Amino acid sequence: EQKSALAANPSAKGVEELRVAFLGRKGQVTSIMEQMRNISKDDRPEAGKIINKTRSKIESAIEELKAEAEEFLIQQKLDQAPIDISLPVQSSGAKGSLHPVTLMRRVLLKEFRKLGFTVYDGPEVDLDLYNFSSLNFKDDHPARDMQDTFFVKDFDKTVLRTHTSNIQIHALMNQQPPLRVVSPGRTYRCDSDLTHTPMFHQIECLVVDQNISMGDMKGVIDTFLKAIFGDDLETRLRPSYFPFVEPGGEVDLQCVSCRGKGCRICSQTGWLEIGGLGMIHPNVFEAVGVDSERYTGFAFGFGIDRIAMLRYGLQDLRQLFEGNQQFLGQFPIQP
Ligand code: FA5
Repeated sequence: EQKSALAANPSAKGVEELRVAFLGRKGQVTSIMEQMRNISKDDRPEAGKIINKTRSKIESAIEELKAEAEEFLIQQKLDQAPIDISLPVQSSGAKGSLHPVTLMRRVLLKEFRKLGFTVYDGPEVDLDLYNFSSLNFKDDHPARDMQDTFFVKDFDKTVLRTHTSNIQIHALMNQQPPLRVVSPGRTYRCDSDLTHTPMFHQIECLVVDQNISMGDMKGVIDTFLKAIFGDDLETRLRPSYFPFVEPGGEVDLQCVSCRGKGCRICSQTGWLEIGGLGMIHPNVFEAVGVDSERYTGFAFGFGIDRIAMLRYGLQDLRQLFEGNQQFLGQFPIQP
């Protein structure tokens, strides 16, 4: 009777009460066992058999009820679950976005591919040999101080590359001219202000062949600047010094914020420097074993972050690396 009442509404507590009522110290089975003394010796074995049989029946019935009660509890929890796992997923509509530097790199690489360039990668942690000395930076020459270098502790002559120009050396050591490669990548300098970050991105371009001229270089630079800025912004080329080129120069782009009038972003000059360039120095050719009588070449390295800064009118370059999703999510896929 108690068993069927419990089966209709199983609970662990009910099962335990039932167990105590039958099998507990004062339970019915226990008290019957105690009365065995009053049974005659002859009848005792038979009675014992019956009682034991009954007890094990009751024990297994209680085990069964216990399992049923547990199952009931699980089912009850499932029925009350606040989440319907069978419902189809509802999209919030939010989509990820590309980082402005990624967008700029993609546009740049697209233009370089159109011009027949291949991408060549190189190490971010590199030996002085590639980052400086093969690029004609003499030991103790003040030109080394132009770039505030991060040195790698405990590793002699190892640096975080200060520019992507190290790839020029890797490429020229591994491939024979003619060469037409482009190398985007991270670069590092101990620098931080409105237009400088300690980690930034450059894109390096290297062309080596017979009869390569400054005119070829200008053609390539004009092509990709037009792809990003259209005819909107003015550019200017001015002479400058880098030990690995001769002659060398720098490209400035009109500051978008003030349209050349002068503001704090461009230090009141109206221009923002975006990269260096020049014709490969014969000493570099010599360091990598290329015949400088036979070949000429040009190289340039531009700041991708600076290009993004100008293209999107950013007020502070450091915003690019602060990880604010609201800021980073506002740039259109098509720049
Ligand atoms: C160089 O790094 C040369 N390797 C460029 C070069 C390549 C010259 C090939 C000749 C031939 P520079 O130190 O000026 O040059 O840096 C190039 C560009 O990187 C700068 O114009 C600027 O756009 C960007 N840049 C440099 N430092 C930082 C910085 N801390 N944060 C963001 N952009 C930077």
